[in-house]
Amino acid sequence: MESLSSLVKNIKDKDFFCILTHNYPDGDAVGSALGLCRALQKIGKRAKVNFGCKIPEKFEFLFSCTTQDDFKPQNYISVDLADTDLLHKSVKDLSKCIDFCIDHHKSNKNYAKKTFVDANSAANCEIIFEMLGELGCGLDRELAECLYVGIATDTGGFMYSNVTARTHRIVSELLKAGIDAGKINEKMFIIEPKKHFELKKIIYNNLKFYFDDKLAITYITLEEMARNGITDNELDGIASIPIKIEGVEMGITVREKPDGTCKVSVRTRSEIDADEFSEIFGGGGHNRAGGFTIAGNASEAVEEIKKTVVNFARW
Ligand SMILES: [Mn+2]
Repeated sequence: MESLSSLVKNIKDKDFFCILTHNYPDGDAVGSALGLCRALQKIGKRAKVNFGCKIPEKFEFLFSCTTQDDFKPQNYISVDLADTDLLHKSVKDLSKCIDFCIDHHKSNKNYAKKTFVDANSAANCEIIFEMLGELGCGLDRELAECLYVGIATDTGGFMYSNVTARTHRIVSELLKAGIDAGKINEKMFIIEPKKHFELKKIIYNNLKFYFDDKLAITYITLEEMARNGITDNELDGIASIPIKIEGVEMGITVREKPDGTCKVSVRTRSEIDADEFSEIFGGGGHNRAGGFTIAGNASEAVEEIKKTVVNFARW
């Protein structure tokens, strides 16, 4: 792995950059990509971002911080991208072309020619901030907005345990650059589209408890999605809902897919290993979060999961 300063030196020697990030871009992906793009443009480089897809509407205001530029890229930089499998399908053919990778995932697959990973960074945007000095790029309000969005969202509004003293030190600099953090936080964490409320109504309504309320399962059917105009990539936040309930040790969400299978997300507390449980169904994950795909419709999936949980958790 490269040091950050040698990676930045290499970048400074080059020009005509295209920045890539993961599919279903979150705040850190968007903030890192557009923030780095602005920084490169500010030091006189030609740079653009190719998300390969539309980004969530709440991040769209960040686009105005970069100048739209059209050119044939000579260098590809990936940000917040642990694995090229996570690229959007429309940019997947660039998998082998990535020259520089800047990431904060421990699981980074080292697919780029030069890579810098700092898994202690709460957000990839912290690393982009650390690059600015070496790049010779000053901080301005627009750039600070990009980085703030990434840091605020990847730390769940500064609530997760990944927040460090350095996180706050960086954010202090971003505030000094004149950002309106309150307004950004409102956009990120408080205001929700009406459709999202409809989605939550379904998820809450379908939620049931089993085994002395230790298991909470909910689901959404294709019919419910179609009726409310909800698309698959709008379902990302729902996996964390059942496990928030006091006393629940395993929270499961099931969403029907058009191919006759269901996508299942598992969240756990206490002794239950979400990764091990998901492996029974051919999936995987971490201690507290896992997922898998299962054949059948939502109610068939729920029944199958309930049967397996009894043996697994020994309740
Ligand atoms: Mn991230």
